Amino acid sequence: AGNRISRALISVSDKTGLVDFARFLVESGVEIVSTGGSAKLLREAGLPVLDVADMTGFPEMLDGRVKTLHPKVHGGILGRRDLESHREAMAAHGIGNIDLVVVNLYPFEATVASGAGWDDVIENIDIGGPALIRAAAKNHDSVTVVVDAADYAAVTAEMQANGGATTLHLRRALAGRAYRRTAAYDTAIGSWFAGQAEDTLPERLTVGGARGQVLRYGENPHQQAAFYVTGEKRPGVTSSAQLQGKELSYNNLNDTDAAYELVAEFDRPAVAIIKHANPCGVAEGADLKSAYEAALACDPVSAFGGIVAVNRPLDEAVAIEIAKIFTEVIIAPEVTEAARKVFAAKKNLRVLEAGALPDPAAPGLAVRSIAGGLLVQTRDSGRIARADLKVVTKRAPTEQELDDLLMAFRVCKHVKSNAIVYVKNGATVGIGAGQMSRVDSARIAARKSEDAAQALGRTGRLTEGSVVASDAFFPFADGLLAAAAAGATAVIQPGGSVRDEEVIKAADEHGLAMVFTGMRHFRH
Ligand code: 93A
Repeated sequence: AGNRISRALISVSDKTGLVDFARFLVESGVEIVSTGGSAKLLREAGLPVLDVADMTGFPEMLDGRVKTLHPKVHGGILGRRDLESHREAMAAHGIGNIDLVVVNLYPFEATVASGAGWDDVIENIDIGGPALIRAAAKNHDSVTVVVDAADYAAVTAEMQANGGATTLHLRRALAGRAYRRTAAYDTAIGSWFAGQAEDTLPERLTVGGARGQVLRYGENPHQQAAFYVTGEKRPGVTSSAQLQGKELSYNNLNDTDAAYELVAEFDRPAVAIIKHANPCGVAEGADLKSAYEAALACDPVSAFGGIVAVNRPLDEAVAIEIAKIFTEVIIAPEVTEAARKVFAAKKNLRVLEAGALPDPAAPGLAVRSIAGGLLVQTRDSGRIARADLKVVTKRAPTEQELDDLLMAFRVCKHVKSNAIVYVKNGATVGIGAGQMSRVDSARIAARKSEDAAQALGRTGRLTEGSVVASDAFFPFADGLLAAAAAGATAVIQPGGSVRDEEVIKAADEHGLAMVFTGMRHFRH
């Protein structure tokens, strides 16, 4: 038969049943090529085996990390038997067909389960094995792949029944199994890494190795303060070059940090205006100028004396806009020469060039003090993407609503709880922060947006036709109803309240689209 198996590559960690299967292969006239430990076992059982190293002319090296990663191996598996060009290329390079690949992987899962240490676990990540399996499964038209000793019997039976060949039917079934195995294997590795990230909390915490800048005073003039250096290499206010302006105060440092972290969340040009560590306007736009104008419109009264952060090189056009009102601090990854000239006239304005943006997904620690010690947690690096959203209402959000919902939830993460954020067309139009009840945050944001509309010479509220994000679930329908009354058409929230059903029902009754994120962003 066309698919008679002539050469097999055997490389297994779990050697169960291997000798019997290999003996059957040898008796069926199959040549066996194998890696170190597998070859040794087969030889000890008296079976003829060719070492992979002898086939490739290249030794197993780097403590076994490179055993089978060679074109003579992968070419032999992947070459198409039905293509003249492939056959010629293989012949030209002395590559022979490999028709059967028997591989089971380094026991990653078992190593983790045994409680082994980091290095041991890492060494048990199989690289060459999955490559062999995936190559063989891809070329299942000609190649049989076996990833589990339990399948030796099926292959044996088919070879016996078909003169040493397998059927396409079996090869396809085994190919599917092979990919499910490598997928599960990589999932196990990914999960293990995710679990380790939690482990970044150190046994002993040295907070601030050295006292850095001594500040004029703390949050209030009767408090002393200084910045202590932790050595964290995160771009931000303390790694910035100050281009002009007075010395930064304790509150400036805290607020500017919050502003820069927020604006780093966005991919498009974005501007955040911050007061007392809470945003009073955030917007994305085609450029910084339009984003600034939209951010300012959210709450122009509060923006007075605020801190402005941008996520693109700060240019002249946006500098002119920012310079129109009193601003305490400006932070940008870069500040162009022309923009510097615009600011130069404002001697007190602090302008910071950070060089780079912080990575919102990067791990790190957040520390605060309470009586008796420090509360330490990993940074809130959670980021919700479209694929994470679960639509729970009869109506699904529109594309524009979806974009705005994701933006609103991203802003929420940087607003003190209870946080309610209304967004319309890529800009916040109402922010409710720091209230002890969620419904108050929803109402306050809507109320303030009346003032903002008035400042723009409009009637009604800016929240009309917006979407709304809540940093944690609505415990009752009242918060959602307040948002609906403010004119919101779609809602994003974590979900998970015992009254979710009630809240979903209220959303449906008001024609709202609602998505659950499954993740909350408390910030106390
Ligand atoms: O270290 S690897 O990632 N590099 C390779 O090139 C390679 N080739 C096969 N692991 C590799 N393997 C794995 O070795 C197989 O998946 C199998 O689990 C194991 C078999 O090694 P031995 O035959 O020496 O026991």
